[in-house]
This record gives sequence, structure tokens and C-alpha cells, in this order.
Amino acid sequence: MNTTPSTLENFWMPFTPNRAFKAKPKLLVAAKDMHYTDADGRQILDATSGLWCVNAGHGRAKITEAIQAQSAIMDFAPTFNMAHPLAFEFATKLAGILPGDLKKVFYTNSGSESADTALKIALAYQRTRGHASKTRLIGRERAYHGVGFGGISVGGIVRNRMYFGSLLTGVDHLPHTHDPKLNAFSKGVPEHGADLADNLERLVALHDASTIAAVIVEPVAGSTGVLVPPKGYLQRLRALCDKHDILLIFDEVITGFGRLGAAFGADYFGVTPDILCMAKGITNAAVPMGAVAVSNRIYDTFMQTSDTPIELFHGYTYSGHPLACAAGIATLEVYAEEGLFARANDMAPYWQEAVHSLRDAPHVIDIRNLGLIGGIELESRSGAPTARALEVFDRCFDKGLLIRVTGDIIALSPPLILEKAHIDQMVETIRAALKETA
Ligand code: PXG
Ligand code: PLP
Repeated sequence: MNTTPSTLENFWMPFTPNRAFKAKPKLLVAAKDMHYTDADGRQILDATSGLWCVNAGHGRAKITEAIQAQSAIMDFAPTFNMAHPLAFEFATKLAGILPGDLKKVFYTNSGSESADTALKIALAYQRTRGHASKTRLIGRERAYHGVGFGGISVGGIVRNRMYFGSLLTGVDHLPHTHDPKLNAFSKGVPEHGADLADNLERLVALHDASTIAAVIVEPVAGSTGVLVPPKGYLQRLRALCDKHDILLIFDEVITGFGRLGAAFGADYFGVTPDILCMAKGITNAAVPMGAVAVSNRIYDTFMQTSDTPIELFHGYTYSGHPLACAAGIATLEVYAEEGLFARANDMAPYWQEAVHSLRDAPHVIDIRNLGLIGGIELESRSGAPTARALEVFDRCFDKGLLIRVTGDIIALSPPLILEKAHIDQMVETIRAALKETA
């Protein structure tokens, strides 16, 4: 296989310093289980599951074979006014593991589309049931809900918002839950800050509940640097949403499919939202796919009260793509056959101790973890935020380890199939890279 592209000029890379990358490219050419192979033939241990998505590890034969077989049987079928059996079969299988009464599944192709779809369903639901004034959407500071206009509007990462005009109107934000003064180096769920959920009362007092459609949160904020919700916070948010007749949306694009040691974050925290966003691990990332699960109550409201034959004016050409459904069904089988969600849960205590053993490494100012997620926050260099973490990223890659950095935070989310020896290698490589970094 020729692994050297003739030129790097034409691909505008997403969320990447293109100029720096093209001066010193990092190319991955193959992947199996816990490892990538890079263009130099080196084995790179994957501590990020690609981008939080390859939960069952890379190149799983069952998933590959399902995609290959389906692509030979039927490449594509529309799901507008038409469908194919796998789309229903996969929805039924997803319903089997989804929490509570979240049993109706709308397909998308990514997490961004899932976030925008969830917000649109929330708005249409309020209108359909006769609460047309409930149009306001509440997000959270430091949230990531992808890059669509809905997602960046309720999102809370300044650079993802500031270049893109006025965004959606009628959006407000809860404060984020990160409080290093009280919670630094918390193992698992931090003790302090459940009362931050009470900011929803403040927003209700400001806007009135009759104008608020939905609140959207990530159960654990991933992309912004692993912010674990304080003990009792999500429960409190659920209670306040119930009190004020506001829909609660969980964006489980990262926390879904075993990342926390349960099928969903909702299961882990024992809090069921009204709408739940999925992507990434839904197909083990082998074919792009996302989905939004809604409660039976929401779906039934559309079916019973819609005054038009089409109940929801929304959908994507590739909603329920046959290859994605085939990959998804095979993925759920791999998760179940190998008990990977339980495995993640069993591995979590070892993971926690290993990640927290970096507490005394140079530059480390906080460590956070939950399930098989780890966040290691470094002190920023004065005048050069992100520089230190990017150097650690490069050093780790040179040492055969793929990590993810966001700001000056190292975010880890390994495949759920990992062994203790992989955890040891990850932690020792990061420790060595930190020691070499000024
Ligand atoms: N919601 C959440 C909670 C996410 O984490 C999205 C939506 C968007 O999904 P798509 O498939 O449109 O990218 C995400 C994606 C990182 C990183 O390094 C995180 C994501 C994507 C890329 C990088 O933290 N999360
Ligand atoms: N743009 C144009 C011109 C289209 O015709 C379509 C779909 O038919 C879209 C965008 C939306 O594409 P998708 O359904 O893949 O999101």
C-alpha cells in the first residue's frame, strides 16, 4: 500500500492547525484492536478510541464483515416514504438498551446532526402539544454539542461560537460545573456543586418557564476537557425540568455505549432524560452514524396531534443508511457478546488509580476521571495557552501513544477492550512526556 499522498495541499483539515500539520504530518494507515499503525510502520497505542468513538477497539471482524456483506446486498435505500428492514431492526435493538421509555429512534449521521435534531424535535414537540411559546433553548458554558448552528448556539466554547455571527436567538446558558477550588483531584464524581443546577431557577425567573423548551447537557462534558458533574447535579436538573415542564436533553455522543461502564450516562447516573443524543460508539465509528432517542410520550404526541400527514419536517438523505445500520447491529452484538460495558466498569477502578498516579508529575494541576474517561489538566505556559499540551501530544506520539489534548488538558478515552498493561503504558508514556516538557 502506498501510504504517502502526492500532496497535502487540497484537504482542509477540521479543527487542526493546517499549516503546522502539513509541515510535520502525522499519518495513520491501519488500525487493529488497541493500536494504529502510522505511515512509518510504527505501532501507536490508542488512548483516545480514535476520537472517543471506537469503543470496541479497531478493525473488529464482525463489524467489518457486516458492512462488507450489506454493501454487496444493497448499497443504499431511501428512508423518506420508503425504508429497508435493517433500519427497523437496528432501532429495535437500540430500544432494547436505551434507558427508561426512550424507545423511538430518529437517525442522523453524526453527533452534530444529533444535537441539532434533538433541539428541533424539542421545539416542534412544544408547538405540537400547544405550548408554542416554549421556544427558548438552554445550554451550558463549556458545552460541546457539535458544530451545527444549533449545537454551537447552545454550546459554550468561545472559539466555536465567536466567528459565526449571531447564532440562534433565544438561547441562554447555565454555568459549567467545573470548580477546581473545591473539587481538584476528585476521584470520580466530585462532591461539591450540585446547587449549580439551581441556576435553572434563575433562568426561569428571568425568562419564565412558559418560554423555555428544553435544557441540553452532556452528562460528562468531554470535548471541553472532561468535566464530571457534581454529586446530585443531574438529579437536581431533572427535578427542576419536571417542575417547570421543560424537556431535558442528554447529549450522550461521548458518554453513550459503555464509556462510563454502563450503556448510557443516564444509566450510570440514574437520571433519564426526555431526549438522548447518540453518535460515535453507535457503530464503533466504522460507518458514520448518529441517532436521537425520544420518549414514547414525545413520539406519541406527534402521532396523535400532528395536523399534517408528515409529523416531523426533518431528516437526512442518509438517515438510517444500510451500511450504518449493518455496522450498528454488529457493534451492539460485539458489545453484548464481550460484555464490554461491564468490562469498562470493572476496569474503571484500576484506570482511576493509574490516572491519578500522575498527580505528582510535572505541570499537573488537576486530574478528573469517570468510567474509562480521564482528564489531566496542565498548568498553561504564561502567554502561550495550549502550547505545553501540544508538545506533550507530540512527544507521546513520538513514543507510540495517541492522546487527545484540548486547551491544556489531556483527555483520555481508551477502547473498552483495553488490558491493565495498556493502562500502565499510557500512564508511563504520559509521565515521561511530561518530564521532558518544559
Ligand atoms: N455532542 C457531543 C457531546 C460530542 O462530544 C458532538 C456532539 C458532535 O459529534 P460529531 O460526530 O458531529 O463530531 C460531539 C463530538 C474531542 C472531540 O477531541 C470531541 C468530539 C468530536 C471531535 C473531537 O474532544 N465530540
Ligand atoms: N443541499 C442540497 C442542494 C440537497 O439537495 C440536499 C439533499 O437533497 C441537501 C443539501 C441535504 O443533504 P443531506 O440530506 O445529505 O443532509
